[in-house]
Amino acid sequence: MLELYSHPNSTYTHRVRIALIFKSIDFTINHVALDKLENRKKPFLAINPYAKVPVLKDGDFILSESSAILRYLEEAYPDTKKLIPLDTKARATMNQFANQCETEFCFPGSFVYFAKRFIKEEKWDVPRMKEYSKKIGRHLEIFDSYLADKSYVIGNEFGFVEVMYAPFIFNIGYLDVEIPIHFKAWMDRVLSHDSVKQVLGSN
Ligand SMILES: N[C@@H](CCC(=O)N[C@@H](CS)C(=O)NCC(=O)O)C(=O)O
Repeated sequence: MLELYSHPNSTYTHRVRIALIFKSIDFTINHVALDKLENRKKPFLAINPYAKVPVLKDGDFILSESSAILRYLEEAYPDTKKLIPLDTKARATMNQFANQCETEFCFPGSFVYFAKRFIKEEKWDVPRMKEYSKKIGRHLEIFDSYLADKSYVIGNEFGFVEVMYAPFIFNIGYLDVEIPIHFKAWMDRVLSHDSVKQVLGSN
């Protein structure tokens, strides 16, 4: 049985849990107590020297990085529901959106979210938070025009890009951004998807 090193509040781990549920792949959770810095201790560092969850263990194969894990699941479990298109150009476009998800949304978004949730206001790096909010606003505008005539990012089906975004759009209320209309409609579709609700609804 697959083992997932996980923490209940970890957005990156949520991606993997959504994919596993979407694909109906059984797995067990190995809880890593990030709050007690268990991830910085030797036994976990032997599994991931970067001290981060998620980590997937499939037999003696160990893999970290949520997007790498999603791609592995797609290839290693080919008889499950697909998240990644077979067509070369569709897959290339998917990879473009997946990379932009990380650089234009998740990274700046996590900085603002983390500050607002866990750091006292007097210690906020306000200029940086403003710069990042502006960056996210620009991203949402570009993404919004792409979504104007689409229900989902690739092939009008829930897939890899939606899984990448889901845990992060769940927390979008923490960001100082206007949410454009097509993005909002897409976001609502993603958050009401059964596999997403099963993971994010339970936290
Ligand atoms: N790029 C990694 C990011 C993973 C990550 O940042 N995980 C956070 C939890 S959401 C973590 O383990 N943080 C613990 C730490 O940095 O000490 C991925 O996609 O899996």
